[in-house]
Amino acid sequence: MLEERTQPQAPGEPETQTWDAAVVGAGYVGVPLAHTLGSAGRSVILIDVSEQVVDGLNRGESHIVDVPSEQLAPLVESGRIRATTDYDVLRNADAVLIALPTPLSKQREPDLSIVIGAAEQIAARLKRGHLVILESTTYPRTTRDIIRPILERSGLEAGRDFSLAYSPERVDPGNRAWTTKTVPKVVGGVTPECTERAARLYEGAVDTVHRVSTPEAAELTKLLENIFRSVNIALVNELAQLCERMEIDVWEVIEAAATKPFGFMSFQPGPGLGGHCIPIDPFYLTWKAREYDFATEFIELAGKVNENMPYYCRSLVSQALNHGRQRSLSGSKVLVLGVAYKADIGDTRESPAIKLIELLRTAGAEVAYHDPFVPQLCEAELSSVDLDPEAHDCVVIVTAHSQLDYADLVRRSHVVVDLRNATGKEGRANPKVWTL
Ligand code: SAJ
Repeated sequence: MLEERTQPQAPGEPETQTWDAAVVGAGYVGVPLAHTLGSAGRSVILIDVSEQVVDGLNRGESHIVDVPSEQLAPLVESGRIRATTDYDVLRNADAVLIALPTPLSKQREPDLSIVIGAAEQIAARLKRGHLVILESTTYPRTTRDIIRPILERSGLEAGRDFSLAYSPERVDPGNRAWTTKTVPKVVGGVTPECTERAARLYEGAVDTVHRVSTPEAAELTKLLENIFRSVNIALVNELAQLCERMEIDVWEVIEAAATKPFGFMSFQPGPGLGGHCIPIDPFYLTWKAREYDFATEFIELAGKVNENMPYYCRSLVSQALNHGRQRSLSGSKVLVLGVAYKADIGDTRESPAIKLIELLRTAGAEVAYHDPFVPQLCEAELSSVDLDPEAHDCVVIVTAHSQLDYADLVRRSHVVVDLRNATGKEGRANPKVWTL
């Protein structure tokens, strides 16, 4: 039976301190996780490659919007939370939670290199009684077939000498309603005892823990959640294109369908999928499914529809300029409004705005953007300009940040292409406004 400490460890001297948990990766998952565990009385050491991140955290300064510094600082001052770049602290930790990126390679295939690197560092310091939990989004059997063999290079056996489980991160950056503490935590271990051990680590810190029978079930749970979004967004994106031909207002239809109190969940058409989850997660499952001679056609079709949206929107802008301004795209001045991947945040990862700007430029347009959350857009080598619709032939609303006055924008613009229904019913009735 693996011995474990059930009571939180009192903070001691850093060099001799033992830790209830080590969290590998001080990012948008790791810092909220450390804060949640620390707030429940656990002692937590964050491990990150960046000296700058580590030093900031040890000063009680948070670089993660979901954990303000004023919430982090008291836990750092009390010694409950600390940060380091040194993996050797794992020798003094009871549990190790991996919260690192799992991106796609240039060939759009899963890239586990960061997680594998961490597993190798952990294996070198693995000890009897350790609990290791992978939280990074990945395809089924990663924990069992990739992480476990690496850890077992230590000579220790998962389930016998140490515990191993998977528990998907469900962090939605900026979401005040649902936090690491309040979102139910799914947990699946390589043995029932591993599941129990991992569940007990989270219990008391996270409000709800949901046990599943295997790591694979937990891994696929996260992918299902995000593929569900990708597929349903693709559905309304396809409908938006059909509605344009049928001269039906897709926004009116979705709004009406959303009045159904059961059996329907509303999604909105848009210029494509951005973010670090939804555009990426489906490819993790598609890639793994091929190993089982299974083509996830439905998932791949959704990906195709979503990836085509920037191209469809480029055509919409061309139409709007042609009919609304008697100009072609080439030589026109286009202002893109909002480049973050979703409203009211500054994250531009995989943002469809980047692709749309590239397509508009290729068509010969002179493109500028305005986004109060994004001062610089490195991918397009642009900086945000003042909001001056009058100085442009067309304004394209790509991300609808809630703080902007869209009625005023329509008044001041020659032509508006609204890809987010930001101008609402009035905008859709305005001859100056083209909508998805
Ligand atoms: N999008 C649409 N139409 C929609 C919803 C989203 O075009 O109806 C676009 C967004 O503009 C964005 C992309 O899809 O470019 C992704 O949007 P998202 O709302 O899914 O936001 P994300 O990427 O931050 O997704 C995260 C996910 N959280 C985790 O993976 C832990 C997802 O599971 C959450 O459901 C989502 O936040 C959320 O609900 O906000």
